[in-house]
Amino acid sequence: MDTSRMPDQPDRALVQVTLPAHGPDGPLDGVALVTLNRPEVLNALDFALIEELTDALETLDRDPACRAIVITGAGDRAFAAGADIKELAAQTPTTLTVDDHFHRWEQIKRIRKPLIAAVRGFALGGGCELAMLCDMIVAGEDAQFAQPEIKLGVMPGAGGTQRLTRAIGKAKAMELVLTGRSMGAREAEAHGLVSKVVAAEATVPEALALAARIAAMPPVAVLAAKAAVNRAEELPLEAGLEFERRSFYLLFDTDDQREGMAAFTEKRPPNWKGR
Ligand code: CO8
Repeated sequence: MDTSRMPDQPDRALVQVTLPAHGPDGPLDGVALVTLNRPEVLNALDFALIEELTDALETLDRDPACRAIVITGAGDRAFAAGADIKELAAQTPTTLTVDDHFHRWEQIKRIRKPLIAAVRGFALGGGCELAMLCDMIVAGEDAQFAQPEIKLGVMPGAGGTQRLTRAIGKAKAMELVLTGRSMGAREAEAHGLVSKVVAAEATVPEALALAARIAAMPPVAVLAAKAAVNRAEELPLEAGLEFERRSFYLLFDTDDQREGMAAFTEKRPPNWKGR
């Protein structure tokens, strides 16, 4: 399935969606692959691409055939090298406020299905912020993460000061934000930004395999568990624990809870209903 297309280039989608995505042994049930498709500008995120991306993710979020989503960049040089600087250069506070293209970012945060960023090469500025908006990052050995906005006379504007600080701690985040320097995949792993580092060419296949493992889990429990883990970043501990306990209790109203526990007792694989 292809999502929307550039108005002036009817055959070219800025965001490509494949559902089901393809693994080494055929289609991966429940897994979608979303590819940012402006490789000639290192997948720079212009407003049209951001709009297509959020539309595509919201469509997948509503589609019961999709249970986990991998986002990657076309080509082997970049996940995304940030917002499109040429487009950004012409903005004013008024255009940014009135058009508010970046409010779309909040829509990505509201996607309920698991999002995995498969990062090869550059994940800079808005690209790094997009990867951090995902639930997990699988990084190739060649991945470079940075918030280089300071070098452009500005600062991160879509989560770079907040999510990076929560992910890797204040000292390291402050250094990266104030100098704009890049952090390689191993350094990012050592500081907890990424869940896994793999050989560069294995990045997308590994991310798809991880998505396939998640897609094989009971869907309602997956949605609830993702929501609960994300609350850990936002709520005080007591409130987070309360949210977790309530979600845990509610899952005992699902067919999949009964099926999962019966299958364990009967020593057979579970057959999830997604209800
Ligand atoms: N925007 C627009 N075009 C870009 C961008 C970008 N962010 N990054 C690369 N390109 C283009 C280049 O202009 C070039 O195009 P052309 O051939 O027409 O000149 C092409 O991609 C290839 O790039 P380079 O020739 O520069 O390739 P190099 O290998 O020499 O360098 C780098 C690669 C180091 C990645 C370099 O391109 C670079 O520094 N890019 C800019 C990185 C950056 O500063 N990113 C932050 C942007 S600001 C931002 O993200 C603010 C986020 C605010 C919220 C965003 C929500 C989406």
